[in-house]
Amino acid sequence: MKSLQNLGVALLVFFTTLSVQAQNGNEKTIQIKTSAVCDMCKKSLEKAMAYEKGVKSSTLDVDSKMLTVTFDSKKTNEDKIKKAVNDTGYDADDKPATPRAYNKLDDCCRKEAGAH
Ligand SMILES: [Cu+2]
Repeated sequence: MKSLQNLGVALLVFFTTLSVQAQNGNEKTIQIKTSAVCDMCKKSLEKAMAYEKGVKSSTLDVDSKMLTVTFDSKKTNEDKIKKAVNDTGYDADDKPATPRAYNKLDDCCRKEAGAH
């Protein structure tokens, strides 16, 4: 019981620290609607984001196709991140995927294949 309480306190401190950090400095979090359709898309996009300069973290929710990206606004910006999404082969909000990148995607990852 005691250790569970300690864990609870530790988690609380951890999340409080996280939210303080998010408000501070140059960190910004945005959400981008993508054309991702499956778990492979998720992997590709999160990997591409991991290599993108200035990006701190990213999560793609496959069901809603929303990509949440936290980045350092001094090192990059929303346009660059959307461009990186396009260059991975996916739409980013109103910006269409780069055709060359899109054509390289596996069949299951093309938006038509998802039949949504
Ligand atoms: Cu896919």
